[in-house]
Amino acid sequence: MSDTKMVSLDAMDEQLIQKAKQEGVETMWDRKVTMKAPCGFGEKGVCCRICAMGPCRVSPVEGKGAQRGICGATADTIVARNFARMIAAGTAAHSDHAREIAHVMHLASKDGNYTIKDEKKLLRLAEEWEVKTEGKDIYDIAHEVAEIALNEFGKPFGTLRFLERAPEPRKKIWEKLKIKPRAIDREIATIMHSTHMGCTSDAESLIHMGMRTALADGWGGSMIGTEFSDILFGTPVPRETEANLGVLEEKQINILLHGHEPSLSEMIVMASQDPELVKLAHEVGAEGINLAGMCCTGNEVTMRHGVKIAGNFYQQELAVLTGVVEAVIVDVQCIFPSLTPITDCYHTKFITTSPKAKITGATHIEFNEEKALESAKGIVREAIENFKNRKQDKIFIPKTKAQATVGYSVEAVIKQLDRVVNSQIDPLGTVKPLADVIKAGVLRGAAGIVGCNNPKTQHDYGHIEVMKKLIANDVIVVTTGCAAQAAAKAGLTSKDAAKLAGKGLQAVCELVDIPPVLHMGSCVDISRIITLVSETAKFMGVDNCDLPVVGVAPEWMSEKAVAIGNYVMASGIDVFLGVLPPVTGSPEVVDLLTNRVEEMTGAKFFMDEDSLKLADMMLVRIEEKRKNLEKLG
Ligand code: NFS
Ligand code: SF4
Repeated sequence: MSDTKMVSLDAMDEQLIQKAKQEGVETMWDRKVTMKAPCGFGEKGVCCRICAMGPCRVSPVEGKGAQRGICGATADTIVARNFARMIAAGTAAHSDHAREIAHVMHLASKDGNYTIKDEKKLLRLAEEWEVKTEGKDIYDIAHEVAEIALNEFGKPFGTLRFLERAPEPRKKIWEKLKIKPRAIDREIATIMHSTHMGCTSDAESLIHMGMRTALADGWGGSMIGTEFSDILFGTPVPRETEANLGVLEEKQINILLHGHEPSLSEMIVMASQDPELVKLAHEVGAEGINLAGMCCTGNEVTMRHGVKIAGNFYQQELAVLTGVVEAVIVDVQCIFPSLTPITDCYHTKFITTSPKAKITGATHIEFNEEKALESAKGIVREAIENFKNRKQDKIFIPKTKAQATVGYSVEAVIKQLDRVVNSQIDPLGTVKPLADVIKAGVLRGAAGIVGCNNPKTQHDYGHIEVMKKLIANDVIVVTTGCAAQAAAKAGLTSKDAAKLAGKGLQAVCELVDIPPVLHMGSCVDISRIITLVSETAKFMGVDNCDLPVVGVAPEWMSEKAVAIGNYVMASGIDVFLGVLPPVTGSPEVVDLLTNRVEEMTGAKFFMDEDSLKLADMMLVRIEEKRKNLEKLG
């Protein structure tokens, strides 16, 4: 691509893209150019290939061209069906991740590789799920709780247990709309069934069903993913780290952890500290083993261990281009298949570990959870032994990196809030201080800024510009996923960034000792954000939709993000998208998502490709919500 300025906010990205060019290595930017403009039908969501009478592409313009597919499906039907299937796929991805973690908890034992790190959290959950704990071994409790969680995926009767955590008015809305999800897998299967050829054609019904499935993600799969990971690996507390490709070390063995499930990355962290392997690293001439995280598994290990952040989604190829990565270790989700040809140009080993995500040309070393540490050590050993193969003339590590504070679980946030509580008058351990500053208007509101990178936008631009604008206007930002990594790289998750905040937020940051942008973890950890919002709403005696809170995905790209957007909206929080979803071919679906869903859930979607305009829309909406909140008293 000739104009690399377009590509990224970060000059360093540009240097690496130039390096790729000089070395004749193809990157996503080259492929984006080859791809030219995206297919107009696909972009608008009006292409259907659900049955073999098609594919049918109908016209997104009324009265012009084919108005119906061969079976008679309209643009509205086709768009809504495709959208619902995106929700089902996203829900499946988050939830299958959660299922793995629940299985790991079922495997946990006192002397095993997987142990219980947060007993208190396990006991709280056991109580919530009415599991008897008295006189029982903690591991017996863990296994019982894990089994209940595993049943949430396929239980024949009832609705999901975590829905009970929602504010009362929210539960009533879900009941009235009949969108309380039943078993997680069932909701996914129902969407796949209802979108089969010749089933639901009514767009509203499909959007409605999509909300129920998405809620099975947010209040099911994702919440199980977060809760169980905390119990097994520890609930995050604030800690310091660094972010960006400058965290790679020339004299060390660099292992890039990429993917999602902490069951693998936690074991790699343990293996990298194994004295024998550290010794081996020295023997091959390295000064040590340097782990660096990317995408959500990077978020998981930085939240719990302070593992440095190499970068986000957009930088997976760039990391390899540095020539110093001995191994890229991946499990599932958001992994470019192009890592095979690109690692082939360097000495880097590309190691896949999950039978769910085998990638052509990669070295597959299957991760065995029953022998987790042993498996992880084998993988780390491969990386160490590869150090000798580095091509010295291909090494270039950009200097850029930023200091970041990470680790803001809900528990950690509440603990920070306790700093301002007068314990003579008020109880500790509540969201009261947060509710107070929002009510008083010291903070105008809060925004959850989440999601991916997308080459349709300049790398990280949307994330950073929206964050800066919001914090300058006294809106506190919580962030997860690749957005959190963008924030970390830009220095916005450091306490020092408070200087960029408005006076109100600045004062809160100082008093509570937090940065203006709080890193809350991986994408499944959006369940933490939902929990924090719901706890605040409950404390104030209102519903989520009454709070001046917004959800934002400036650069989203994945089906998981579509599931998230829908559960956030169905939970009563407005969702702002900086990339248009493939729904614009249906005026009916656009009207439903950006207008009519508000009557049902109290929240809706806002879409604009201009991030700054999007931020302005958020500020307006936040002030509107504040006015209504005042009326509620
Ligand atoms: Ni989220 Fe994590 Fe990043 Fe997007 Fe992918 S890593 S689960 S989907 S790209 S934020
Ligand atoms: Fe065409 Fe209908 Fe088949 Fe879709 S389901 S491919 S619109 S005939």
